Amino acid sequence: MIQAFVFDLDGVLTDTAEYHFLAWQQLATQLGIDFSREDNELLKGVDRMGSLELILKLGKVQLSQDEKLKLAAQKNTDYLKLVESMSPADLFPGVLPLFSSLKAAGIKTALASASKNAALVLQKLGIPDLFDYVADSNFIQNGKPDPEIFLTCAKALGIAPERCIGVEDAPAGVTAIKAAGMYALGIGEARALAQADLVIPAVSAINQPLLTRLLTM
Ligand code: B16
Ligand code: MG
Repeated sequence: MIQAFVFDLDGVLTDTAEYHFLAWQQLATQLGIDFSREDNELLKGVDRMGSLELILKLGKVQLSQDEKLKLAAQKNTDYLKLVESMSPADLFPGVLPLFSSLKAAGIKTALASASKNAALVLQKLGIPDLFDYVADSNFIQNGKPDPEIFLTCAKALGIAPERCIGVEDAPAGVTAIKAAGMYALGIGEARALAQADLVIPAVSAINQPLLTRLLTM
């Protein structure tokens, strides 16, 4: 029986995935690198420096570590400008009802976000206290697709990974969930998340019949 849900943040609970894309695209344009939405799929769930490396590789651009750190900081400043305007209205539909249902069913919840800005985004959304555990990506050694952040959440909740459902919008995140030994619920397009056990278009698609099915697996 399932005992916990472990959620990704960007692209699952709110649309910050779009803000990450806009900020990376701005940086890529500045560097003269073509960067499409399709390219951006590879960056989702990948940490800041890892994402920058992928963009530089795409444009065959080589830079010193110092320059990379400056560019990553610049991207983060642009991203934070977009986050500044966020409010509880930016929480995706269906998130609060889902958490009410999970709480009522005695299911634990955790947040497994690769973002170093996750605490700020939770605050903007008005949900800093919604989770039983929030992983701090500053203490995660290996980013997604490594399973470390999902395993850290399961351990903190005291629940075996096989009894957890991981919820992710990113291919790297789904890989991490499967490597952790959890059930992977993908959010988005089935084509992009082929490794997931089930793909639904949005959290709002988790209605009562689907939740009952997931909890009794
Ligand atoms: P930051 P998630 C991830 O968050 C994003 O999907 C990814 O695009 C971003 O590069 C990463 O966080 C790091 O974010 O620059 O804010 O530390 O999807 O794991 O919630
Ligand atoms: Mg995500």
